[in-house]
Amino acid sequence: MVVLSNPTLHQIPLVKPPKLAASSGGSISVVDLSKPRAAASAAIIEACEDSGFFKVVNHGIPLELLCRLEAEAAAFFARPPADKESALGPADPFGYGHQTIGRNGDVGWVEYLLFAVSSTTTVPISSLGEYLVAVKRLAGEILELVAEGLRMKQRDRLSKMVTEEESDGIFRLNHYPPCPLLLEGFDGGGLTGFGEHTDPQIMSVLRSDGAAGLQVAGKDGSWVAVPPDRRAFFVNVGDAMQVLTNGRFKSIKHRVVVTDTERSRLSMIYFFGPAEETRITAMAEVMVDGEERRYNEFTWREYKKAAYKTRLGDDRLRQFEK
Ligand code: GA4
Repeated sequence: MVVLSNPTLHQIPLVKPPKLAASSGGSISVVDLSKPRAAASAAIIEACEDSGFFKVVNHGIPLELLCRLEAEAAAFFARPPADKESALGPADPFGYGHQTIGRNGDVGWVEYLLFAVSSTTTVPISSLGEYLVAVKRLAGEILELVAEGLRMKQRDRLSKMVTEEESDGIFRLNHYPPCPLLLEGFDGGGLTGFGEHTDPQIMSVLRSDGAAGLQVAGKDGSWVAVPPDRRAFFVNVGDAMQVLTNGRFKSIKHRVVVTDTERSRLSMIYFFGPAEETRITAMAEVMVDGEERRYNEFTWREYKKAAYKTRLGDDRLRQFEK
């Protein structure tokens, strides 16, 4: 692994990602929510089982709202560094962070705002409330389609987990500044913006501006570049959902690579976690006769606690495997 030291920005070493085998993105599943329910539901199930990642189009959330939030976020990140930190405090884990991720030494070419959805009142971005309501509704809809596809008796069981008052939603705004350093000796590989990881939650819903950078793990161990689409949302299965489906749905590894010397990238991700006391274990509906549970049961509180002790790229589910 090559480590680049960056003399201009706090001497923080940045990890150079392994060489890209990033292919076009032709293999990204697309779910069209304007299609009949059965078709949309089947497409979601197939994508969750196949890769754990899909793009959602015709979701009904106006582009105007997405662009408004994006513009506000860009204005926030354009503020002087001291201003940004004092607006929310340094990330621990919530607040304003730059170049360090989590508490265990991970670094990336990124600055961000991270906060619990239940306490957004202090966040200085006015379109946020409207955006969070809209995306939460979308997540609920997607999870109802999942329940239908899995033929679950209680159709709102999954959606309720992430929409009820006590659910543990987290929101993250990531800004990847352009990296002029890449001009020197740049070999096309780029810098790690956000290192490879899976998300601990049930599901994550991402929206980004038109800048490239997101990559998802392909089946053969290669990375697949996700072509940006400002109108769409990208959904990924998280660790908790992998456990709820006894491994049928895949919690997909993803990362962001910065290759641009001039253009920045802005993304916003809503992580849908359940209430802290929710017990996470394989649901009866997904089990076939005689199938064993692959993971020991845990509460969301326990899983979060364990996750915060790990490094970003760790396999966090391994310690719960039977
Ligand atoms: C990955 C998904 C979300 O961004 C996040 C991240 C969290 C953080 O940045 O504080 C973690 C990471 C994420 C998993 C392992 C721990 C915790 C950084 C880290 C090294 C907000 C989350 O919920 O888990």
